[in-house]
Amino acid sequence: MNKQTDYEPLTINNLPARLGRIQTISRHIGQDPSQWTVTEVGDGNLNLVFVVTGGGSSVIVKQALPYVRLVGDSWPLPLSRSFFEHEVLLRQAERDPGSVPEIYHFDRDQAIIAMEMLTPHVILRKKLIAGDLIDGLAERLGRFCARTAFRGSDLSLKTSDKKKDVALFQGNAALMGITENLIFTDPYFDAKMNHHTDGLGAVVDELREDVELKCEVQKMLLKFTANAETLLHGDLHSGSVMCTASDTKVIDPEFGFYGPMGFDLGMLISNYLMAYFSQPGHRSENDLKDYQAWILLVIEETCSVFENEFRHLWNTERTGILFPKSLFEDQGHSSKIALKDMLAQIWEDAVGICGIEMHRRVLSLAHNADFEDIEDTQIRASLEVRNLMMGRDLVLQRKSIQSALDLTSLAKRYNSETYP
Ligand code: SR1
Ligand code: MG
Repeated sequence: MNKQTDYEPLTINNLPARLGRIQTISRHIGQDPSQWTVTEVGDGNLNLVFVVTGGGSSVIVKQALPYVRLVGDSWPLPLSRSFFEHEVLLRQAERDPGSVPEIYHFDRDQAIIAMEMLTPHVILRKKLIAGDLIDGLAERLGRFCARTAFRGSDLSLKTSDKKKDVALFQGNAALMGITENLIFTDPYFDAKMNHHTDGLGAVVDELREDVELKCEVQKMLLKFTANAETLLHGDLHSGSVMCTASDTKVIDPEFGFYGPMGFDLGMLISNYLMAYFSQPGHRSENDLKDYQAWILLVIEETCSVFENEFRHLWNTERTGILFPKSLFEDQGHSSKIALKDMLAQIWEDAVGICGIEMHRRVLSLAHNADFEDIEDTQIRASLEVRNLMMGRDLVLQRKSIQSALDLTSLAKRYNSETYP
């Protein structure tokens, strides 16, 4: 897709000369690139990320590398992910205005996106580890998940537009492939790049011997590959969210794909649960209980905002081919049961995805700082076990865990379990 031959990675030295003439960038940081300062700040798994500062302002410049940064050039990865990230950002900005950073410049061949520097925002995961409270977090992300799920689906879009978009995003196959392997498959066998904390061996063996669990996870993978319900962020963990004490933005949708409407919500809840279970490794008894209670409240509120917003959109914006008003309200028939069933299906999928994400972050290649930053491996393992065991329940019991309260009650139960 990209002319990879012209591609050249940016460096802190060549960046000013290469981007200095782009007005949509220099408008923010000054016309003289020799006065810019450039710092490479990327600490994610895939890309280069630079902060470029001039005249007291900064922009973010993100460039895809032709390989997985975490692993190196032995694992090539197409630059086209930058194109898909840009396409998703455009749609998210339209579907939930204000939820994502503003884009200043996009260069498809060089796989570069220059965008608004979110400041003084900090990655949500870091805030959760530090024990910070964020006003409006649940409201913002619950709405984001509902609006993007609904407005990217056949409930809302013109069906020819949606079909065209589904076809376009099939091009993001390499990134979907990462999710198919690292999330849905590798945790459940001894895959090459897997690693886990010492002391988890017996639990890991138990999970990998659980054929029912593997079957249920594969059913969820079938949904991932086959249910092109809506355009998803595709990687909505707490490292893909940036916050201040009162503002929240979503970043990094390069894993964007068409899939089940509950996918983003499930991954988000999962990352809150991992933050919850890991808290005893980060703070003393004094404020532990209060902070854990706050995280569970964020989960409950996110789900309630999601449901209310989805319900509102169902009643006010149902313009697509699915459950059309012409078939229900215009005939004097209520669509309430259809909505209830759809919300139940989204929730069931979200619960299943949530459990699987809880497994992969402890067993597969890419782990979370929430657990990894706990240096004492005995403490870390004892907290990871709770997370793994609850994850299994979520996958197997996803039909009977019917509400966010059911889920947070289960989390409280696992949080008080001690495993040998
Ligand atoms: C090789 S990429 C590993 C993980 O990093 C990304 O953020 C995604 O979560 C992916 O699964
Ligand atoms: Mg990312």
